[in-house]
Amino acid sequence: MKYQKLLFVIAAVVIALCISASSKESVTVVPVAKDGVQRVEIAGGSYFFKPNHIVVKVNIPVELKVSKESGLVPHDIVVKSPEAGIEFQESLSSTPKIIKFTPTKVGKYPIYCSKKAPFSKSHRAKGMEGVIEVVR
Ligand SMILES: [Cu+2]
Repeated sequence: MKYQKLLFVIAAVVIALCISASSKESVTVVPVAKDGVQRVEIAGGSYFFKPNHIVVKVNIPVELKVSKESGLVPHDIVVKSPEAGIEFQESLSSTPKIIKFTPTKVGKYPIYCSKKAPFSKSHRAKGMEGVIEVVR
């Protein structure tokens, strides 16, 4: 009986760990500054973007400050959604870069790193992806 209870507790802990690991989403709702620009920072590293889900308003300019967390592995940040006015590809370094765009269409657009080491999965497949969500 005791043994069964212990098994149940272990199963519950394992399930909780799995759920927390699979939902590593960090949502940032970007505020509009007084000058009418939505500013947000995104850091990339092995193998993540932080935050990995940003929410911005349509038809208001965005300034994305991107940088790389420490490490020797090269990373970049790519969005290819010209239909929404969001299209860029920048390599990441410890010195921040500013990317400017104005989203023109409501929707969810993928952010990812295009790097891939030989004989290895792409960084995107390893978790270097995120979402720009454009709302009204
Ligand atoms: Cu990468």
